[in-house]
Amino acid sequence: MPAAPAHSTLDIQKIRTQFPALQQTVHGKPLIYLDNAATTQKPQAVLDALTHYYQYDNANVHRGVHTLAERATFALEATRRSVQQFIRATDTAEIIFTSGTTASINLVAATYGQTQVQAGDEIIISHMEHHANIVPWQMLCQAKRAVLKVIPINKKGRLMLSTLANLLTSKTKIVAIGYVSNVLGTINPLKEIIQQAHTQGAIVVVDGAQAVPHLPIDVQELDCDFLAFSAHKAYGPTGVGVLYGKKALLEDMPPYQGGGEMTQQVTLSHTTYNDLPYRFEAGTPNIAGIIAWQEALNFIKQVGYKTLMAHENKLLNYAADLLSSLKKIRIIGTAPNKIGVLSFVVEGMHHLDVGMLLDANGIAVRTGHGCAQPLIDLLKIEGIVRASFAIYNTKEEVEQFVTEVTRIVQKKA
Ligand code: 7TS
Repeated sequence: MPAAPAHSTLDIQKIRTQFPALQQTVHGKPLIYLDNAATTQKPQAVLDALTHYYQYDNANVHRGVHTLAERATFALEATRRSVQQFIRATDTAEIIFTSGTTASINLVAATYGQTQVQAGDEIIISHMEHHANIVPWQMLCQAKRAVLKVIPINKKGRLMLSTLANLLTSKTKIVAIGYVSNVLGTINPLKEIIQQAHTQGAIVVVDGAQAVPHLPIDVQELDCDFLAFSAHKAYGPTGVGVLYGKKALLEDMPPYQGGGEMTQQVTLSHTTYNDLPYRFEAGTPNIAGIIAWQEALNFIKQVGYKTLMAHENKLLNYAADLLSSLKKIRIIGTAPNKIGVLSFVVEGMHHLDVGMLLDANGIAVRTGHGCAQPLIDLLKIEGIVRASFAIYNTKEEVEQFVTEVTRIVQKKA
């Protein structure tokens, strides 16, 4: 049996006390929450910030002179500054609040894509993308009669990067790539991809949904053109996310949705648009969610990415070692550079049955195609069972999870 990871400096129990949802039982068993790649649980500070806003500061933003409106606006703009610093963007004008990764990618496709992609142009994605980074590009290609090309992956679940040089042509306008796969856990060599794309004059849209919860991101160092991510996968509220875009690109983009807040002057015949980032933020945003996101960013900062990654990697390696020793278990995604995502299939068993048996023991995992159907089809499987780790998971939880999987497999045998 592999050695259990030691938590020498990290007090996980203390961290766990900050998460009320983790204190409950499910079907009479203590909850073991291993569905963090779908969404993480939220620390008390985030929940308190949501309540505080509604209890004391509830007002619309950017439009009132009264005290509550000013408090709400100030707190919302404070989060924008925090996000800017968090991903090392140069300017708050580059931080557009959206409802999440999906909305952010759709925004780029509908604006930049709409104006820059013409018939015969090419867009490159990879075979491991989440549907949110496939479908908007398919829709754009259909509308524009452009061509969607795909970077293939190998058996371990790594991109076959040597193909990129051939895929990229002078017609490539956009490379849309996930930093981290939600099914395989693979961390893609983003810098290399971005450099190659730029050499051919293509811009790069990064789906950062699964990266932000685990890896520090420096958009200047990466030199990505756009970055989309959600708050809820990194301890923040649902319904909030960001589109980062280079200012020069955003300045040239047509507006997305029309409505309040994105305008400068409206007459019945003509409208002039607001400055960045408000031009892309039509309507009342998720004010409470944005304000409370600040607390999730603080939480990550307090723990630190180094600690977070080290802990999650230990859990991943421990779980992978234990599970791979079981007959009938096949681990999906064995790239050397991974985040704490462990997908697997139980030979001869449907993933939904495995998921339900685990749930009966209080263990929450994801089952299904993980919104990455092209990848699941490529792997010639019906779906996966996925355990994904966060900072508050423990080695005891991993052991309990593996014990239950073992029981399920043995009952089946
Ligand atoms: N991109 C990736 C890589 C994702 O994993 C997800 C959500 C999204 C985009 C969409 O994010 P949203 O916040 O806009 O919904 N992934 C998952 C998952 O793996 N299980 O449930 C949702």
